[in-house]
Order: sequence, then C-alpha cells, then structure tokens
Amino acid sequence: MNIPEKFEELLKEASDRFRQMERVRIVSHYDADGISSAAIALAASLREGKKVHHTIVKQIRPDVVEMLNQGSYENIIFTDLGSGHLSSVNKVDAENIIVLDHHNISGDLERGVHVNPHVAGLEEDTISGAGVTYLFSREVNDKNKDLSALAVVGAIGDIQEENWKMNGLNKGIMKEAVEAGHLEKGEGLRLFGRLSRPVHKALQYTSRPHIPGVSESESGAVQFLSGLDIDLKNGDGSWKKLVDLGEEEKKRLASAIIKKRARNGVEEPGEVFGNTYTLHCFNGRFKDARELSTAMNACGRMEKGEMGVLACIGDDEAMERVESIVKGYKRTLGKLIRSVRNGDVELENKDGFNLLDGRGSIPENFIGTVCSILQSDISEGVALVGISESENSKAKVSIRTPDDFDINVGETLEEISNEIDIDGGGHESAGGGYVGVEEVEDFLNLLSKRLS
Ligand SMILES: [Mn+2]
Repeated sequence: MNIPEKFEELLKEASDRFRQMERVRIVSHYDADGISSAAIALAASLREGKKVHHTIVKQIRPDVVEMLNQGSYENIIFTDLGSGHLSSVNKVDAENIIVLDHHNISGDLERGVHVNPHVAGLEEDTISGAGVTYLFSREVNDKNKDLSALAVVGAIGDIQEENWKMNGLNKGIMKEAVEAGHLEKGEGLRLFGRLSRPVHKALQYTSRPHIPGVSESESGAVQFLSGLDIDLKNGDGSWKKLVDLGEEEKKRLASAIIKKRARNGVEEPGEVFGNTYTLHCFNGRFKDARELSTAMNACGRMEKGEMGVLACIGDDEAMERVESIVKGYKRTLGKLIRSVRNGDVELENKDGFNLLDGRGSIPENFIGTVCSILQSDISEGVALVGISESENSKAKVSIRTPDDFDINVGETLEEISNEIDIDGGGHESAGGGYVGVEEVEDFLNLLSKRLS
C-alpha cells in the first residue's frame, strides 16, 4: 500500500503516544464507519492490555465535551469524528488527544495528534474513518492487520466505493483484509442481500443500479424472474437467494438486467456489476460485509451503537442482540415510510424541491434514510428535502436528489454555509446537517434559490 510519507509520520506519532497510555477513552461517530472505527480502536487497545471505555456519539457537541470533562480522562481517542469540530475538541481537557478522522478539517488541534488524510493531501473519499483507525492500529501492532475487514465495512458504510469498487487507500486496505484471510472478494451482480434475501426481494430493493419496472416493485420483480424461467424457490421450498442461483441463471439474470436498462435508455452495463465481500469471521454470522455495514448503521440509528461495536469485535451475544436491533430498525423505518405514503406526514411542493417536514413526526436519526427511500418513488425528478427536530436548538436537514441531477448537493450546502451557519456537508446527490431552529426558513429560502 502506498501511504504518503506525511500521513505515515502522523500515524507513527499517534501510535507512539498511544503506547504510553494506560487508560484509553474512545469516542466515535454513530454511523457504520464510526462504529467500525470504534471496534478497531477498542480491539487494538484491549490487545495492548489497556483499560478502555468507549462511547458512540452523534457529534462533538457541548454536552459531549462536558461529559468528557466530568470524567477527567487523561487520554482520549476520537475516531471518525473530531476533524470538523477541532475548536470543540480543544475544549476537552485531557492530557493526550488523538483524532483519527477523514472528514473535512475545520480549525487546528491545539494539543495532541490529528491524523487525517487531508493533512497529507489525500481526499476524504479514498479512506474511511475506520480505514484511518485501522492504519493507526497496524502501526501500533502488526497483529492488528486482522482488523482490516472492519475498515472495509466502514468504507462501505460511508459509500466510498465508486460503482461498488474500492479506490485509493481503501483498495490497499481491502487487499490486506483478503491477505489476512478474513475477507473474500468476488465480483457479481450489484444486488443487495445476495446471501440473505430472496432474489425477487433483492431485485425489488435495489435502486442503484435502477432496473425500470423491477426496482421498487415486488410484482415487477417476480414477473421479471418468471420471464427468465428462474424459479423463485429452491427444491426444498425455501426462497432462492442470489447465491442459490446456478452460474447459467446468474448470467441470464445479468444480461436481462442490462437489456432491460438499455431498452429504457440506460447504457451503462458496468454499473450492474461490482465487488462482493464475504466475511470469514464472526462465527458465520454477518457473512456479507455490505450487510454488516447496514446492521451497524441500524445500531447507530437505534442509539445502540455500543452494541454494534461489541458485535464487531466478535462478541457472540452482542451479535445476537444486533440481529434484533436490525429488525426493530426495519420496523421503525417501515412505519415512517408508510406514514408519508398514506399522507399522515405531508409532502409539500416548494419552489425547487419537495419538502418533508418531519418535525414532531420523524426522528432525526431516520429523516435522511426516509428521504433516500422516498426520493426515487415520490419525488419525480425533483430534489427532496427533509427536516427533523434535533437537540441543542438545532434542526436536522437532509437533501436527496435524483440520478443525473445537475446540481451537486455538497457544493450547494457549502455555498449556503457562507450565508448561514450550517454544520454538515454532503456529496453529489446526498447531504445534510444541522441548522439553528430559527434559521430553518432562511435555509429553505437559500435552497429554493439554488434548486429552482
Ligand atoms: Mn466516516
């Protein structure tokens, strides 16, 4: 792996400092990348015989700083967060602080070591927070190379792949995971749930690549498979999953997807295939790295991130609990989606976008996901903006745009942040953040100007 010298130096400095710590306080972000990064930091600390306490938080807000200061910790490691809030990190009065993050940098860290790919001229999307934490852990001890699969889970969680393929340092980390024997990389159809979902369900729930008439439609998916002469069930009556299909059937399915897309004007057959990652750890649970990543996302959103961390370090009981957390998450999400579809929560037409005002009805942990799911089926060709109540007099805003939309969400948010204070950011077609409750209207007006 080609790690830039400047970055390598920071990793070394952080690991030297870490070696001197007896007790370690780990604070990590609540998304799948953050939880994976926490698991790596926790496993690496336990292996060095350190006393550890770990917590998952949404952001470094004043209440988090206060909580940390009340605990009078000597040593704190922040993973997958911190870089964007260095002025808050500076208010934490620990002797040693290590920030292992990949987010955009705001401010300077006054005490401690700040490891971030931007410092070494690398881009945010070539390595995840879990990836940075992994490189740090392997600098501490070569044994930690077996934690590399978790860094792949983190990168998947942050959607760092391009068309389901890893780039940059992520690619090198993925290779180490394969070498360590914990990850098997394959190539296959980009269908979500290849090991766990019936094929027709996998087709129905796959929105990227979009399959016209099949994505979002169970009957469409069933018909599509029947038309290809592919049985929905195995000989024993169980639902057929993608792994249960024969090679011949898989090829038939792949070319039918490509043809169906082409007939509807989508000429990118490459989008249909991607990397598959099979995990060979966790005692046979969570075999698909993509599904583990989704499970960690669910834990975070259900405010059970710490349980996700324990599952990631191989705790069997925690893995069982995570399975039920995922079920609860799906139930909650399903209920929220139905509440919008049946009109209990209204969708308003605004100048330039549709607005889903979820204040009082959709929790902040769910607003982004609800918008992502609804974007494709109810917001035809128009951006969807969601709002939800948050803590500390803030509102959470989420923006989702359709495929081939010509306005970049991340850039739009950056422009707006010049006019009002917005804590967040985004990528091409998704983004969001926190704005003061008093500034929501201003934010929506600024957004209107740019999206209409
Ligand atoms: Mn991240």
